[in-house]
Amino acid sequence: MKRYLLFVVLLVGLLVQAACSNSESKAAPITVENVRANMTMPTDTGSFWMLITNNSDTDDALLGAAVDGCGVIELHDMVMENDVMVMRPVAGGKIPIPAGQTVELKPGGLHVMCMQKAAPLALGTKVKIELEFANAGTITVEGEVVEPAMSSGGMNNN
Ligand SMILES: [Cu+2]
Repeated sequence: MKRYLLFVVLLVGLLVQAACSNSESKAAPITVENVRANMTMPTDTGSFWMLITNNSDTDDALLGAAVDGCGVIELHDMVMENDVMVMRPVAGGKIPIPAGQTVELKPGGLHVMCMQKAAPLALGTKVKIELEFANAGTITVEGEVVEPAMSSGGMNNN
C-alpha cells in the first residue's frame, strides 16, 4: 500500500513537471531563485539579491539587468577599502556563473544595483527583473520587495 502511494505521488509529480515544462523543450540552463528587491528606501537607489544556478556544463555570466523604475542598472560587489566596506561595479562588468555552480547575490556582497530609482516600493510588492546572460540570453523573473537589511536567511539584522 505504501509503495502504491509512493508510486502515485511520483507519477503525479512527473505529470506536473511535464505540464510545467511543456512550453520549454528542456530543463533551463539557468535557474534564478529567491529574488528579493531592496527597494523601500526613500533614496534614488535600490538593489536586488537572488540565487543564480547554472545547470549546464558551460560557464555563463550575468551581463546586466533591466527593471521598470530603475533608470540605470549596474552589477556591484562589496569590497573592503581602507577598513570600510564600499560597493563598486564588478570587475569586467559581469558576474561569472560557472558551470554547475550557484552564485549568491546577497546583502553585503554581490548585487544588482538599481540607480535613478523612480520611486520607493512598498514591502511585499512584486517586481519583474529582466536578467541578461551571456549564454542563456534574457530571463525574466519576479522578486518581492523586502526589508533593506533582510539577508538571504531573513534573520540578519545588520
Ligand atoms: Cu551597489
